[in-house]
Amino acid sequence: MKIDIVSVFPEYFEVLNLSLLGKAQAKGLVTVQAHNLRDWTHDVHHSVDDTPVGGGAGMVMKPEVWSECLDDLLGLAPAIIAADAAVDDAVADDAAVDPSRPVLIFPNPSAPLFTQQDATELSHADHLLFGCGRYEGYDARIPQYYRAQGVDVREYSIGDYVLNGGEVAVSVMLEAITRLMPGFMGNPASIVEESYTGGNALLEHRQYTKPAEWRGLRVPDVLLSGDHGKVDRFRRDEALSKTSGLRPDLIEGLDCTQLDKADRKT
Ligand code: 6GU
Repeated sequence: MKIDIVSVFPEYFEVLNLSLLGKAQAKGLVTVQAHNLRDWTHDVHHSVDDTPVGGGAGMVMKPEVWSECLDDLLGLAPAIIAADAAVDDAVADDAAVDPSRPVLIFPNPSAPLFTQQDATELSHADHLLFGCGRYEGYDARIPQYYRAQGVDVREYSIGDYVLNGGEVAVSVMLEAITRLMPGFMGNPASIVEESYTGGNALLEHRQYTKPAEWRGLRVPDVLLSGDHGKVDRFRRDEALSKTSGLRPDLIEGLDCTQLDKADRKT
């Protein structure tokens, strides 16, 4: 997988050379390149933003600088959208990724939430390009234009809070996506059993390790019983009650065919 990131703070992404993503790069599983958006400016001030049309506070990122950058990274020639052309304003969804098409992703606090399902889909792409906005955001015509050029453009928020820019959101999405790539994790089973996966979006049960008693606190007896059926049942019940307490929205979204008779009693 090839990953390009465009930002006015490309140094922010130096941390990606550390830890598991660093190892994946060394193994040749992925290449990550962070680019400085200001490299595509032509003025002495290297300006990337301007005041919002229609008024208001803050600054908006200019389409001309982004388009020169994105055309270069996507290998596209500049085009003019016909006056009568229908422009697609769709925001990110969880549509299937066609690995032969690059996916252009813009973090945006006003977009749909990025989910595990999105991460799974995007882990199948060959080329991901992230565009980090700063200030009050980016000109709305940028995603419109690249959709019209046949690029798979997606916009995502990582949660209901405001960050200063897209860099942190891109780091979050990248980690969620790349760890799902075949060969990335040392133990692939650790991906299968965790929360939000496998059409079974429950919060995970609690975990314990040895010793069985520590500072007066005991591991639940059933986990020490050696009875795998009972252990599975205990964990499943805990996952269900924890999820209904903390995240009833996930229970609402559960596929009923995933529930067994004992679940219904929980
Ligand atoms: Cl994707 N960007 C910014 N600036 N703030 C956010 C976000 C994204 N997701 C949540 N807050």
